[in-house]
Amino acid sequence: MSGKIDSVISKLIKQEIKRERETINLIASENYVSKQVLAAVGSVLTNKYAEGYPFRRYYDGCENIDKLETVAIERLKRLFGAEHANVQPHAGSQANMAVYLAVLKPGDVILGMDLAAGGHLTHGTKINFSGMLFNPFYYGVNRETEQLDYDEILKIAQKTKPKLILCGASAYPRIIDFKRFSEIARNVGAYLCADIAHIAGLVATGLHPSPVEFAEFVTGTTHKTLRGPRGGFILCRKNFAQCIDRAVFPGIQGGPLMHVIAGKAVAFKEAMSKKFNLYQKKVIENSLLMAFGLMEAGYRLVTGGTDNHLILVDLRNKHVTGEEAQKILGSIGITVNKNVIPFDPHPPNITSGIRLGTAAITTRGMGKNEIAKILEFINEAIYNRNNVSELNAMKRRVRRFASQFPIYAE
Ligand code: DSN
Repeated sequence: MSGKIDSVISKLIKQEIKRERETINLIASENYVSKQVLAAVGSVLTNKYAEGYPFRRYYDGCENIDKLETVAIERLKRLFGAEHANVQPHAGSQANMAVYLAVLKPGDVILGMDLAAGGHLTHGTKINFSGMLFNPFYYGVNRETEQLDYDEILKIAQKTKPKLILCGASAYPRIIDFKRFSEIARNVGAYLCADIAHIAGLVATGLHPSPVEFAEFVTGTTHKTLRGPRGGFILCRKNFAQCIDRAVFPGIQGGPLMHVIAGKAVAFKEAMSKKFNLYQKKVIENSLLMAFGLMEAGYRLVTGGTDNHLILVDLRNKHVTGEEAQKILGSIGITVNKNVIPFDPHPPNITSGIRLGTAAITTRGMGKNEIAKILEFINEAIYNRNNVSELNAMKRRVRRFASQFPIYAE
């Protein structure tokens, strides 16, 4: 077989390599995997069907696959100190769906963080399966502090009597008190599921408190702060192992993506290293530097700061919407996403905010000086938003700057 990719696809891959190299990625849910993870994901393991679980498959020829998935499971359990792990969910959505399928029936009440306050689609949003199949109620954040108000969440839980409470968020810059959540869940007789998709890398390295001892179920993704391939995972206590595994397969998925599971296994090992611990510390350090820099430049941050890898910026005092800021920054090669802020007067396609994250730039080796430079770019671009020639000149400067931080050595 020839090793060459057809010209159409190969050209697009090359263009993507160039885009990634020449831009600054501040998308809080993205990262760059290691070359080793890339190699595993691009391996022949993609050829193999392996429905079932290690040593209990519906296909023959799984002798290597069985060992590989077992290694991935054991590494994930060790990384988070969990009793049971499932590494097959194709993504975070499937991980959450499997938890619902394992313990809920259609129409059961669930309580999750409102998408508009920083929650995730799969935590009960009406346009998502979680809101279509179940009966969702929501908690938000306190209007003053913009942080989770656990007394209020308890009141909502007592009123709505959920069978499952979800905690975890996509756009919440503060520590989540999983112990408090478990007390709330116990109080109303609900299961607790902690979705740590965003903060998995921080939890794995002890830089964010772990929910493992408090929640019956922990779901997450492998590709954000955990810096693995795109994918999901589930952790649970031993007594739920069988119903979780059954919910993933045959409940909602067919054959696992073994090449991705290999990439996950490689990433889990990397995540146990000292180097990864230092990396996560730097992610938070960079996030704090960026937060202080933004505040110094007059930006208002939701909750007034950050404890993790992400920052939510309220742009209203800069008289620019999230949508406009995303476009302006995108035009000079700084990639961010527009994001609603709590109690946002704008709809989700416009928004008053942007979400910034430091996981990807930290992987590229950026630190204090680079954060200062990036802030300079952001400020200048927002200020010159109607000056096309200035924005074009800035694009060239961003390209030169970003190119000094290769993602993969050539
Ligand atoms: N879409 C992801 C994010 O950007 O936060 C969550 O799944």
